[in-house]
Amino acid sequence: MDRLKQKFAEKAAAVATEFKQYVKENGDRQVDTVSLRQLAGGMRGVKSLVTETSLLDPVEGIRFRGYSIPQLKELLPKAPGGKEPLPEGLFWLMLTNELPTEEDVRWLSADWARRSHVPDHVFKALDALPTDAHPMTQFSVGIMALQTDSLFAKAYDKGMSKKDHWDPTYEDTMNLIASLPRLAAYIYRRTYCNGEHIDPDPSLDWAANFAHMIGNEQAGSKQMMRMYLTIHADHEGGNASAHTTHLVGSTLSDAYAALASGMNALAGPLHGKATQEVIKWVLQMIDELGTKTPSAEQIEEFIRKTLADGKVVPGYGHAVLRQPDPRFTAQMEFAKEYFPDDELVNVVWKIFDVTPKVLGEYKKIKNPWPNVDAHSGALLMHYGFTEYEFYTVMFGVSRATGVLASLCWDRALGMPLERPKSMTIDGIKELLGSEVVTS
Ligand code: HAX
Repeated sequence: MDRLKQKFAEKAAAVATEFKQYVKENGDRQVDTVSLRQLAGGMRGVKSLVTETSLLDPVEGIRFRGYSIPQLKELLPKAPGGKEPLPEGLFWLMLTNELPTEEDVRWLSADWARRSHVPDHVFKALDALPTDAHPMTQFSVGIMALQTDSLFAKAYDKGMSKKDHWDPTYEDTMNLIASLPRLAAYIYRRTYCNGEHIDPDPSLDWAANFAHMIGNEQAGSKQMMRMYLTIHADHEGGNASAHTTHLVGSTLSDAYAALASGMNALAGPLHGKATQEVIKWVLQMIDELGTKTPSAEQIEEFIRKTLADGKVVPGYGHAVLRQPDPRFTAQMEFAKEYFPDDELVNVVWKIFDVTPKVLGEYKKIKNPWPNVDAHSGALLMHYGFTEYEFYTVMFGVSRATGVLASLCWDRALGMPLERPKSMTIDGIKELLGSEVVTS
């Protein structure tokens, strides 16, 4: 058993035993009650999932196993000479609840490089699609084509005890995460570079190899990729991509089917596709205004026009957060350190100066602050990633590490099939009766 698997097996067995007993003893206690507003409003805030890898506070933002993004920047191992944490380290932390050593992370980089083989039929499946198929469609198809390698599916078909479900799920998780940069880079090169592909370099870490296979050799792009793939990894269990992965996984679909489903959720413009929408919107603003340095007044007018057209301002608002997203701040700090004079980045910062004030005028908008997607496009543009339809795939490569670490935990904890109760509108009215509760 490899060192990470061994550690996970020990940790997970102890937590699973303890949690099972805790539920047995406290099973009838009430955790939450649900209002009609929550029931009809997309289940906002309803406590109904167990996710160990990270926790989202409305004001503080995301913490991964208790660590904030600035803390992770300090504590997680870096590539030699680098300043940004390696996503391998965050995966280790999410899976084991322990900060990895330098040696652990070097081992994990090498292990993922070893596991990163993508079979030929996957490339053939992708090549059957038109090159103008959206990269997220290609990504989802590619992940499903990889499913033929699922060890969980094979073991389940042979017959496997429930207590062993975590083991092939761990193997699928590791193989799948290892293959994603190769798969995503293949999609990038077939879509934007005439299918001229670049072989992986197994001496590189996971994120740097992704930048390499995409063909981006711009100075600093590997550093940016490490940071980018770290901060997008997880956002607790209730966000659409994490929740979908968990839900599909709860049917004992394998990690490939569960992740492809999660990626289809990420592909929506209210979720991960917002990263593409933001840059499209910013470029449209620049184009319509005819200047790369719009004034605050011009930006405000463009925002008001967007709202008047019945559209959302992409990159702003959040279902949980009530302050600027620390992932936005992390990217802003990165840009301030490495390219404070970048024109597009400065437009994004100016939008940040103006937008919360405008959105704040609308009572219905609960959070006028920027989310992660408000900044990522400008960052990627700086490094020459101009093909913004690809951005959500990059997000997805990162998000896979969080949702699949969670899937391993789901299996180790023996989480059941997810099956909430739905109601009809008449049923709700009947249940609540005609009494109007004021207060
Ligand atoms: N621009 C315009 N209107 C907005 C808005 C925005 N940025 N954010 C919220 N609203 C509107 C909602 O559309 C909703 O209007 P209706 O009642 O007319 O439907 C109202 O304000 C209440 O929404 P809310 O309670 O504040 O927010 P929700 O939890 O319903 O939605 C969203 C959260 C992220 C979907 C929302 O803020 C939004 O659409 N933002 C723009 C898209 C975006 O940036 N998405 C990425 C979010 C982060 C993420 O998942 N990244 O992957």
